[in-house]
Amino acid sequence: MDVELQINNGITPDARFVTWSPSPCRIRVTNPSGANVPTVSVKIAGVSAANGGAVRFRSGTTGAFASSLTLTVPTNGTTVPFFTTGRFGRPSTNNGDVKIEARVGNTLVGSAAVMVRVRKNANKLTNGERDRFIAAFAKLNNQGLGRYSDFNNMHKVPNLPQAHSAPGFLPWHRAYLLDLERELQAIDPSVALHYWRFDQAAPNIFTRDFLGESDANGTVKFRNGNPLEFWKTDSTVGISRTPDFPTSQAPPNPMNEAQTLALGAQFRTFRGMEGDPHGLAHTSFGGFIQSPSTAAKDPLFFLLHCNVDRLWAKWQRQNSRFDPGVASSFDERPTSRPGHKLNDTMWPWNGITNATDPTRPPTAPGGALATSPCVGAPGPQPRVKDLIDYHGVISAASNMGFDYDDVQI
Ligand SMILES: [Cu+2]
Repeated sequence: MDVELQINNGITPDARFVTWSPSPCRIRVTNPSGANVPTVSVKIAGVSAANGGAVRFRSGTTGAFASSLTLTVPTNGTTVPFFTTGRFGRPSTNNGDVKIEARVGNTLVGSAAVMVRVRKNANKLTNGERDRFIAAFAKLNNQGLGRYSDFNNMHKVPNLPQAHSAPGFLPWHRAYLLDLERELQAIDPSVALHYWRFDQAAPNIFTRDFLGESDANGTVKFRNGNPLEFWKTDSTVGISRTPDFPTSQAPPNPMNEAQTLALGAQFRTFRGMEGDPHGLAHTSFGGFIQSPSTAAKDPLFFLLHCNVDRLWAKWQRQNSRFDPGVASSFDERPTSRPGHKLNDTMWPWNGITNATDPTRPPTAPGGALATSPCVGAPGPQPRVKDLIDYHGVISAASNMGFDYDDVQI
């Protein structure tokens, strides 16, 4: 007898990624030979490699998760639903490093290798995670000829008002990061967008093996063979980045995480973090990352912004701010410019340019937001409100398929 395990209700390997959210799964008998009964009792459990991820299961949409689950499965091929989740604190380090096994009695009847894939503190990655991460960035950029150029172009004058100094700052950048992360995952599905905690020392990030070490002129130096060694987004090779702090320490100016989370329980006040710590993290450097129009030329930008998004996620968890229908989850104002109200679609994913709407920019680089083989949200042309319930707390269908290693919902 054989069974098929469908992770995220899919049968292809690219759907076998889970986070701390419940992933909808199915099991069905594909080969009933030897089973002379209408149903069989199948036990599923996760088997982890050393340092591998760990998963848990439950049969329905509510209730506790357990390390194993016994399901009654018809032998006629009808699917039976269940849910899989990553065990908080036990993310994967490699693709497929946890195996879900299905057994009837002691007999293995099916299995699926999955990854508990979450965004991690970039300072604490394994060398393998680090190397895959920068290799995917280098490929996406392809010396300025790849899809990365769209992300660079999105974050330039005259497009910046679509994303900054207004209530949509956090939702817009969440979509932007997710779009980029999905493009990285199309290159290497084992990669997630890891974050730079700019309120902690991160000496492992500013090395020649990772995002580079700045010399006295602010030129970033890499070890020979680092995939970022010849990084360029336009005609000039190299990254300009001058930290105004010793990179063995945290930058002194941005407020720390506790202070950020204490900005208040209303999004209206919390979004002040666009200035401090977000803005002060940017201006802790000279060079590309200091100015909005050039910041996205430096890959460090995405790690900085990932921490900005993580702080929002932590704040959302702390204050239960996942419901876009609740006023305190967002700062809705009738006077906000287009793209900054809950029901507005966001540029550039909406494809709208000033040819049809004078409030939008002349171009819309990159097209629709990248889709995921694992989840449906936030959709190809998301509205501001579609970026709030990222974990699927209010509605499971809102789950965007990303999580942070230290944000438990
Ligand atoms: Cu920005």
